[in-house]
Amino acid sequence: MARRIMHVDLDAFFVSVEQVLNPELKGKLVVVGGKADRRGVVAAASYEARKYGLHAGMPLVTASRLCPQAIFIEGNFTKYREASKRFMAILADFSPYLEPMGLDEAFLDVTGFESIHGSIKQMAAAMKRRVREELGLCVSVGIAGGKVVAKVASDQSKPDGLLEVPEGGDKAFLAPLPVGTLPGIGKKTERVLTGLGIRTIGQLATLPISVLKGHFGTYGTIVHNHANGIDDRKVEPRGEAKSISRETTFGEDIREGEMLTATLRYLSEKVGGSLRRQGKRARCVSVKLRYADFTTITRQTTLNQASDSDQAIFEAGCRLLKRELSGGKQSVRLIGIGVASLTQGQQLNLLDNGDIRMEKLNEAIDKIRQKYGFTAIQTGRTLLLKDIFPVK
Ligand code: DCP
Ligand code: CA
Repeated sequence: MARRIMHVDLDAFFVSVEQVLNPELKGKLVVVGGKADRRGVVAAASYEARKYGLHAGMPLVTASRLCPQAIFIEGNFTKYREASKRFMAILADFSPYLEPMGLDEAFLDVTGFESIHGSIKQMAAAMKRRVREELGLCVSVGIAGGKVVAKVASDQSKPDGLLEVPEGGDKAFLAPLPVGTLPGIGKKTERVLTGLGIRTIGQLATLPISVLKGHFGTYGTIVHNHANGIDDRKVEPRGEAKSISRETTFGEDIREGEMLTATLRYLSEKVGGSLRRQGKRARCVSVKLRYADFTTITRQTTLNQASDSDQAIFEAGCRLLKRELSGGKQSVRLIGIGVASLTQGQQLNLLDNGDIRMEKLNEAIDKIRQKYGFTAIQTGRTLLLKDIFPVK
């Protein structure tokens, strides 16, 4: 049976939560991230404010210059986390094959679920209705044969959208879209591709893998497959994770070993935290580096004893990093650390002191930022979120 994968993503998440809590904000120009005169960046902008060019990641000062009449709100991470929990609980009612991606996005494997709901599209419509009625939030849904196309479909359908790519139609759906709409193709990659005369995903799909490998290293094969609508990655429900990893892309390519080590420390604590929350221990630690030219390497090692400690993960990661960097390679654009060979550890430690760890993390980030500037670290988004809205 052909796979049916659904990607669901709440619209203007932080802003929408604020609007539910204060309906006067509905339909207005709203920015969450901080007061207009603050240092810092926009976390979320309402669709009305986006018409003025505002977007996530834009410095607040720029946003207030482009759109001085917008309402700027500090935001509150605790509220967003609460809304996220309730959102994920609704999704879990629709399919047990649920993989949350951050707070406001998830993939669901819904293969064969049409008989329960009439059709997959009707299932998505029912899901949208429940999220709206119970949480007051709008969610956009994409349905396709694999994760990457489902995500593009939900993006394209925003806001309040529902877009189903017909079975077998993934490649044709992507073909006319600009290359920048393919997840993983950032501004830099887009520029490289424009230089090659490639503007649409369809054109990208026709490039020989060897050409892409020449530009992007091993990542070239993934780009090629995704552009052709090929993506066999499974939807992985949380509890079944066989490995846990965290990675970070730097604002600028980094050479300083000290900066890489500090980031590795931060990521190790996140991985360690996840392990402990799941009551697991790991035997295997790996480090991933993507260099400025997109060559991506992973190196791994085995611990003498399965562990869930931040320190053990960090130390193993550090050894791998030192060995790799001793070759005096080029600068690094992404660093990640992961653990695998997981075993059920001791009982969940409910008194695990998350607050203290979080404080330590924030201190570490502050130190990096004091030394290298605020934008030195740009993780996916979790780091950014926690910086702006410290978890209590
Ligand atoms: N976020 C952030 N910093 C970023 C990007 C996002 O703090 N650079 C936060 C705020 C967003 C939330 O994460 O509300 C979800 O991110 P999305 O990229 O899904 O953006 P939105 O939900 O705001 O808008 P969209 O309707 O485009 O999904
Ligand atoms: Ca969203």
